[in-house]
Amino acid sequence: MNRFILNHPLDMAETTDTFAARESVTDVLLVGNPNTGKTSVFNSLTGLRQKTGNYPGVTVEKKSGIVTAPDGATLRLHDMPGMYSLTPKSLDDSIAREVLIGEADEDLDIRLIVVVADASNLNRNLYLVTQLIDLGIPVAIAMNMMDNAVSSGVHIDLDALADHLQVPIVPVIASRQQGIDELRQMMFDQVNRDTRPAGSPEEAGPGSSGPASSPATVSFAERFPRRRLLGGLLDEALSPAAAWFGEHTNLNEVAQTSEALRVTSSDQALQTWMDGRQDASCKEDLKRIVEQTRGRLDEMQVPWRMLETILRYDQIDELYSKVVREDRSARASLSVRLDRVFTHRAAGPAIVLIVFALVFQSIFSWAEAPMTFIEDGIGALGAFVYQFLPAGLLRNLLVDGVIAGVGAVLVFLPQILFLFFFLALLEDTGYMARVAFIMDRFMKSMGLSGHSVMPLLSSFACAIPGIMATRTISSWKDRLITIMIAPLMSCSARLPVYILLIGAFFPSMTILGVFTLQGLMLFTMYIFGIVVAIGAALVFKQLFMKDAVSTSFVMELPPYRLPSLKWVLLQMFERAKVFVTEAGQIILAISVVLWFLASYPQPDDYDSMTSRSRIQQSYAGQLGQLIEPAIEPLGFDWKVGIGLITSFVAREVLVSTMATIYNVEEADEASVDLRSALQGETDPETGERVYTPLVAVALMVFFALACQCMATVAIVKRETNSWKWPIVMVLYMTALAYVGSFVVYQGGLLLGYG
Ligand SMILES: Nc1nc2c(ncn2[C@@H]2O[C@H](COP(=O)(O)OP(=O)(O)OP(=O)(O)O)[C@@H](O)[C@H]2O)c(=O)[nH]1
Ligand SMILES: [Mg+2]
Repeated sequence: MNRFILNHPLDMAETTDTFAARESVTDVLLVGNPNTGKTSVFNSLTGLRQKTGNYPGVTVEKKSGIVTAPDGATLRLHDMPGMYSLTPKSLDDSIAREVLIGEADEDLDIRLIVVVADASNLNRNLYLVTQLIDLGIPVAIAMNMMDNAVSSGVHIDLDALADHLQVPIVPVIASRQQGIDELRQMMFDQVNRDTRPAGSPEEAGPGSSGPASSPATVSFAERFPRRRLLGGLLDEALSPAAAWFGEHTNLNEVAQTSEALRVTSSDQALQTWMDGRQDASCKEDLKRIVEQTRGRLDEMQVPWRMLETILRYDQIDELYSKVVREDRSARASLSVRLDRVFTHRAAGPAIVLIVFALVFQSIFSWAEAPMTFIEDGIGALGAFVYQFLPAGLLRNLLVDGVIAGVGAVLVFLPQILFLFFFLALLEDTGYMARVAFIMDRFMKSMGLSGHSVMPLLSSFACAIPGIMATRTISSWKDRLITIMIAPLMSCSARLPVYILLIGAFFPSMTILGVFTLQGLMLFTMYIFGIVVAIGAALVFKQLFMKDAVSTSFVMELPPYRLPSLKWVLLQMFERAKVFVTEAGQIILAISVVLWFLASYPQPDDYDSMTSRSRIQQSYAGQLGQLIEPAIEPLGFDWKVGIGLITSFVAREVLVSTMATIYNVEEADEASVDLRSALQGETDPETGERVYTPLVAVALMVFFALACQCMATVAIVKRETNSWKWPIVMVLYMTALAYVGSFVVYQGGLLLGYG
């Protein structure tokens, strides 16, 4: 649903220009490991509302906002995707790396890096902290999740840590807004204290006190215990590589040495630097120098592979034992105990199925009352407008076009709210991350990794954020396959279609006490989408990407916690807002156009025509009849045909289209209840019912499989950077939809249903 995302990253350049025009903007970066609360801190400081969530990989692109001090001073804060280290594993963490290393297109004047660290997971968080300190840009730490640290028995001596690292540290509990004012104050203090001229080290000129000598950086060698052992030998070995960085990048001296260490230790880090260079000879230079360095280290009998990791963890372990006291209490193991059940090999998947079946069940039963309420409200509005306005074009347009069309979709708002509510609830408790973990095994069997699960799960709300979230997938081929199958996950735009058809054609029998036939039907449609997605993934793998190797998946499971009702409701309303705006725009526009197409032409004998023949000879009717031969084998008549055409813009438009058509046809005061209209539709010649449960299933199958969403097509174009993949997507999904409905309808007829 989050279609507004479409407007975001592309216009980043514009925003930058506007800012650049204003002189002396101070940039501060928020970085840190995934899921440490960076976006929570960002939102608290800027007052913005970027998405947060209880699993790693929520933020996948840079978001910027302004922080204002009490005295009116401002700085520009950038929220980054999470990263474990400076060596990027996927697109989202390379974004942060590029900005930090100064390789991004955008020219930022970074005065301070605020690392948001998870206090309950300090050891791992310190790895990135030490890397960032070695970049030579002033670093400060927002020690977040202090509440989790306390409840899991971790006591950190923050003063001692600040002293050792020589960086300021502020304790924070971002989710409760604690420590935010102190953090803001500290940020402004740091930025103001460092009054060096804006710009890169070259501008600072030789001999000046560049960032390298800023108080944040202690002598590089001093902080590495083993490095002290190696003494000057290591620096000497690294110096040719450091010199390369001095010549070819804007990095300062400290960062040059530290980058030299990084590329010497890791082929991936080396590759990233080489990929970033256009000039072939300079690339080759780097490679040759690094190979020589590795040779020297071999001679010194220093293992260069993972050298950086070894050195840093030496330092971190030493530091950790000095400043942290752990007292692992019962609370910490509650998550472990819960996970024994929830991630159990057999029980885990069964629980996932039951949980989701219950969710869809509740969507059906709980939404019934509010739905009737909205239905009545819209009916009353229609009747009111009908009485209030004089008979004529405007009245018909408003009542039969706008109110009927938009209203028909708004009726399903309660279901959509419930869906969003449950998804947010499952996410915030930490359970969604477990679902991803459990699904990992199924993913492996289809040749994908667990990285694809969270993007696919978010696609249940809407494919757009789901496709954006694939940026966390490190292998391009895995990512592409995930993008291609994401729209097969049943998004919320399909919900109105499913609910309408299931409600109209299936009785609400109770099954096994808690479930109803309708709830289970809905659940089945979701499962159906997943099953087809698995099949499609296997085929894509075979066709295009046989050689692709799947990368290993390590997902950090966040601790279980009681969900925050405030956050869950906020998520629900944010998403619902997008849905309603959508209804107000796309659906409104299409309803108006459609009303014209369904009401005209009006030939001379219009008044004497039956309502049915009027609509049949209308432009819309002609269009529907034009494609009727093609969709007849699927069990659809020309009215559904019109709906199929309009719903290629967005799926929910089917519902508003049908509503407008039936209202134009009836053209009387009461707005038509779409459900009864569909049930009662009979063939004028044979008198048989046009829509049977079989037709309903065939239609749902069509909607489960077809790519009816312009926004998805646009986002796939952007994320894959070519028209090839969106075209492949539309073609394969439409073909699947046609074949799927055909098989269901014709198969059903053969079996005697319908
Ligand atoms: N207990 C606790 N939870 C927090 C705190 N700060 C944030 N959270 C929660 O932690 C989760 C992750 O927060 P985010 O702000 O999305 O984290 P992030 O670092 O931006 O995550 P990515 O963008 O995925 O890297 C959310 O569910 C927050 O509500 C805190 O101080 N204490
Ligand atoms: Mg984030």
